[in-house]
Amino acid sequence: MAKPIIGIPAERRLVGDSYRHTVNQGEVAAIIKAGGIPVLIPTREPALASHYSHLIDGLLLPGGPDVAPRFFGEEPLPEMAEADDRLDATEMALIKQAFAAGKPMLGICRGAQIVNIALGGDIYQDLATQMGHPIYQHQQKAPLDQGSHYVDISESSMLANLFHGQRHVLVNSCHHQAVRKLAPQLKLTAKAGDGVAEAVESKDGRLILAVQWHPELMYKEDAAEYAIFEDFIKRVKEA
Ligand SMILES: [Mn+2]
Repeated sequence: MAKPIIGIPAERRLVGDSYRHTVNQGEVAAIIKAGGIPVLIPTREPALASHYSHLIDGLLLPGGPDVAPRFFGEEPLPEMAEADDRLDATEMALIKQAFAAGKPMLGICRGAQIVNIALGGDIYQDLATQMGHPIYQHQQKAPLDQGSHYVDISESSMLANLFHGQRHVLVNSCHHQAVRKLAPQLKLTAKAGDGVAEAVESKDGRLILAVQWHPELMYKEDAAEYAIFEDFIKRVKEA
């Protein structure tokens, strides 16, 4: 495989008075730098997901709005923020198809949550009200290209390899939701000191790496954060 095709589901955003299909520049730039070809996947017609699945070699699940709780069998709490169930349904279909086809995935922030939901897990709709104890500031007020809280990385994980055995790592944080019940195919490989899930990986050690933080905003300064993208492209090429 020369340069693998990496699908990135697009968020619908109102820009001025028209709706636009958007992906984040940070992810696009990181994928290109790591040797992949990013392609934007529109998310208005979930039934078309299978057509896009055939076109891609790997799937990047980016940050974005909250996931609609009906996808994990709950009603919305007052603390829920914006959600878009066409984005959710499209991404869930893409994830299931990529999983079935053995196409590697990289999840970022919301991406870590929706990959877990798509494979049968669930999330906290709102950490501050649902964790049952005080938590860190996970919606950091510091600039997002700077780390703000530490995560503890599990031994024998993809992340531990990428961080060269460094097990206590400073990351950025921009979320009020996080993984709760793990999907059966996933394991938790990083968490913050307050117990919030910060990374999940597939048990096969190859197909899925998903982090709750934003490496696409840190990779220029931090070699280990860039290694997350390099490793993703390598996993895709070897799949
Ligand atoms: Mn966090």
